[in-house]
Amino acid sequence: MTEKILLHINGQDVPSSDGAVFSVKNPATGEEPYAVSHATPDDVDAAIQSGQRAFEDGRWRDVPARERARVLNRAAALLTERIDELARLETVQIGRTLREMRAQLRRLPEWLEYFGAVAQTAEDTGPNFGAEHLNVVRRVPIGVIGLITPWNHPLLITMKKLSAALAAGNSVVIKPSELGPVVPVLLAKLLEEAGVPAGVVNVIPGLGRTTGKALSEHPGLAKLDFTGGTETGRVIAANAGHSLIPVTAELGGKAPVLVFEDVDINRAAAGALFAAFIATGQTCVQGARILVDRRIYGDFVEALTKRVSALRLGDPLDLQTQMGPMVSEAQREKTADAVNRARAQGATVLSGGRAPEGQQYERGWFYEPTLVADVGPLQDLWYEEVFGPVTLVVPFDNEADAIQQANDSPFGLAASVWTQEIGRAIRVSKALQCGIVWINDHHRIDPASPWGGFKDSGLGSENGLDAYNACTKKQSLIINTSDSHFDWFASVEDLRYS
Ligand code: TXE
Repeated sequence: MTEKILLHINGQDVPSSDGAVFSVKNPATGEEPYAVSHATPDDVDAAIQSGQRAFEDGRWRDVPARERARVLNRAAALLTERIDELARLETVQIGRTLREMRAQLRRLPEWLEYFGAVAQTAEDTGPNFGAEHLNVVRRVPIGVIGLITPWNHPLLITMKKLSAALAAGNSVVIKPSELGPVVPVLLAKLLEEAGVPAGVVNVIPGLGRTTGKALSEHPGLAKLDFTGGTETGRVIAANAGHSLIPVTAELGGKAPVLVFEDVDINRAAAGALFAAFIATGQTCVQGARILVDRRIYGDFVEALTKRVSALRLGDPLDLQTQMGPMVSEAQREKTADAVNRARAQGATVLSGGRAPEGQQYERGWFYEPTLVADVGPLQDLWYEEVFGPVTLVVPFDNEADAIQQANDSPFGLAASVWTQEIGRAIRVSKALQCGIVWINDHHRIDPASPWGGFKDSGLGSENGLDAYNACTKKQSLIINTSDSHFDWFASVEDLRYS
């Protein structure tokens, strides 16, 4: 049975203005469980106006921060009650395993709690302004923030952006990915149930090239917060730039995993496996280039190949499954094409490298977890973001070579360094040109910890105080405290101020 999902504007579920819908496919079965209203440019405009009205009449902006935090904490509690239901929906929409989605969603209430706490503890500042004035610098909310989100972590990425925006007192218009729009609509209703006033959170599902484009070009936004591919990020930032709308963008990556010779090989192989294949490799921080000290290269590759080929691919709703399908036919094609090109350019596929055979895989977009060797900077796979279950493994000769190879990328989002030697871990981390470096770990995230990329991986960052501040602007109040009479134009003979 197909379920209808409508737009959510001004607290109401409404069909799109031209009645158009699009379907969301279950990537594991090819079924179409949802028919989703497709927002037109008029709907985008209505959503922004709804957010603006809510902002201007102060129904959320003027609620004291302590009360806003209470509402966000209530939303966190409601979310906690509904995690199993929402995790299942995420799995049906995007094909990630239920085991992963449960683990991920269990963390999400923390974002609402953290940013609620930030709002309550945020303080105005008082710069030194000389003897006769008092300067108070306030942080004030900015208006309607547009959120354009991807499909790989539909709820996590929405939650990161939305928690900061709402805690600071703004309204939001969310354009979720066309591949994962269902849960963000439910989230808007959950927030209203917790006490966020109608009109503050609006959700307008639709395709990127129509709905997303209309949102990114709308001059009524105060800020645009985007996660997605680097090329889409350039287009969106250019659109917003015409209206001088600031953009935060979390874009692509090709994260290196640096494995030094002193590691426990099994532990490091388990770490590389986790880095590369969680979310079927469809994450911006995927460990996509595993760089290994030549002295342990053979043993490490043997251990990793064994683990990769043993991963259980299958029905993502089955809790025994370790890797689900890819999100869409297009992503699978992109992955297969990248692997085939790598082969043609001289790479060796150590494991995987094809769609699996068998009845259980026939209707879904499955691709085997794939490990590739003999890849270097002359091949496309070294640089391009595949965004699939494909990683490459190459040797390095020494620390300097490891750092040079790791930094040889247009991207600079994340990296991980695996070693027991503390000095080296810190030395290497400081030399890496990327926004996030894990030491003896990968993928870890916290609402308090900045998350953003260098180079082509993005602008600004999510999480932490900076993300909250980016949802505010400063207002400087300059107060005259002197009791002397000041009259500049009283007399031209009075030259005291010359
Ligand atoms: O992403 P898009 P797609 C990368 C990854 C992947 C590639 C394509 O390499 O293979 O991007 O994936 C909206 N104006 N990442 O096509 O296009 C779109 O509707 C306004 C990295 O899914 O970037 C969706 O809501 N909006 C990544 C969002 O942008 C537009 C996560 C992301 O879609 C638009 C996802 C336009 N012209 C993909 N075109 C990460 N960093 O985590 C699209 N959109």
